[in-house]
Amino acid sequence: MSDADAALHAALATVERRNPGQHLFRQAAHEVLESLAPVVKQHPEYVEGAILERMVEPERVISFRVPWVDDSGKIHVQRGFRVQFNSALGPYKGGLRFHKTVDEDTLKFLGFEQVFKNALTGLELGGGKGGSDFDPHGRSDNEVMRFCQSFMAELAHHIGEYTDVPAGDIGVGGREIGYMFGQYRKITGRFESGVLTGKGIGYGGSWARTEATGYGLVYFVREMLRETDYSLEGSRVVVSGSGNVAIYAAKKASQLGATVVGCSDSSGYVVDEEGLDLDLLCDVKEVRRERLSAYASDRSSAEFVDSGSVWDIDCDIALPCATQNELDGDAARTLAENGCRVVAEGANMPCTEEAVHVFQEQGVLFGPAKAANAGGVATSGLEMRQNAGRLQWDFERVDSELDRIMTNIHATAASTAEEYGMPGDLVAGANIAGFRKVADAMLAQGVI
Ligand code: NDP
Ligand code: 2IT
Repeated sequence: MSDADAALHAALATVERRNPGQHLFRQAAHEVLESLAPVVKQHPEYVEGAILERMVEPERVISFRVPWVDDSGKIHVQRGFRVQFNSALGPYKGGLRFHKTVDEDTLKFLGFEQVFKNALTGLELGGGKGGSDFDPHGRSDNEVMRFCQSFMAELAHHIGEYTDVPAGDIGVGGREIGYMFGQYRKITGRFESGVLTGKGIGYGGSWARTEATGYGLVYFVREMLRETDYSLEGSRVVVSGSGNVAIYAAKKASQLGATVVGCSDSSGYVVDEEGLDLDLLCDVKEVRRERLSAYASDRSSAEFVDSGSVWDIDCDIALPCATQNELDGDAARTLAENGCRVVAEGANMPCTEEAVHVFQEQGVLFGPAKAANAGGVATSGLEMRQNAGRLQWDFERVDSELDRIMTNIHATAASTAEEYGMPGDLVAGANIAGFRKVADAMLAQGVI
């Protein structure tokens, strides 16, 4: 075994020994380390500098109690976290997730992925992630507000525009960011707009941040298709989820001439052969905050299905935009058999490792999350720039910067894959390019 292989095995063994039961984090670490052999072989300084061991250990994990009172007066206690993973390239940056499944494992996997994704954006962003096992489903605005205030009462001690800048993720959108920003301002007595991103347009937010992850995903797909016989125009697209990422991915895909025939939520999926009515979908999911079945009740061309999987729908392009491990080996085989040619990840780690191998074996073009969904955090980086300059760019300017960044990320992942002898393998290309940027910054900054 070469020194490089031995170092990679040792790093993985350390992850497994130190993180018993943390299957998501172990999966994410395995998926990255598996693709680094060629680069570690060429650069013994990464092994000598213990870069692998340092990278798989978060700089800091903060865990705290979040008590809150519901509308009936009952007291609940949730767990809150912030995982500050790596700050070699900038302040920790990454979203907050409010979902009943959130635990330390979930946030370590997300924080680890975020480090490499943020490096690919080319902006000064370290990586982190946070959140809570609070379940916002069915909660009133006042309950959500009280929870956000309690969560921020502790988080405020750990964040700041130069230290750690949270944003949204599952269960955290404009409403929650607003409540948390208000509480941060009250606790610190400072209007520090760069402390959170995804803020409202009227108080320091950036145009196009709401749309950015979904739009960026579709810009990335457009780049993937550039030198192929396929195009978005005239294609059948299926997205999973029906939240922030899914809705704006569907919107941009439709604008570019695709028909988006399906989407899902945790209760089932919808097939709509006429193409999703995105205004209705936004109304059901974002304004009324109802289940997806309400969409089908309001639209005669749509059918709601509460069994099977959204990946059973025939499509040319599949965009998983809901959650981790939502697309497994069987779903990947079904998609490939049904003629799907392109899969790009809007969610974080939505495809299992087996699914990714199926796509690679079957010649389905595959865009990994770290590259394909980086548009959200990239636009957060643009929001931080606007906040630092105390100005606000217009929608067109932010959108065109986003497009440029996504085009660059695709070019970097593709050229890195080629440089290391794996042409077309955007997984390896994205992992290696992100890793090198962080590793070089860590080496330059010494053993800290
Ligand atoms: P939202 O909360 O807006 O939407 C999440 C959607 O996914 C909902 O439709 C939800 O259904 C569904 N979903 C969530 N968990 C599950 C589950 N366990 N099983 C089935 N469906 C589920 O979140 P976002 O759109 O912001 O995030 C979606 C994905 O994109 C996540 O993986 C996130 O990490 C990733 N991402 C988000 C970015 C952002 O800027 N927001 C940036 C980059 C990546 P239901 O309503 O029924 O729960
Ligand atoms: O997964 C992600 O990249 C996000 N949830 C967005 C993070 C951010 O800081 O904008």
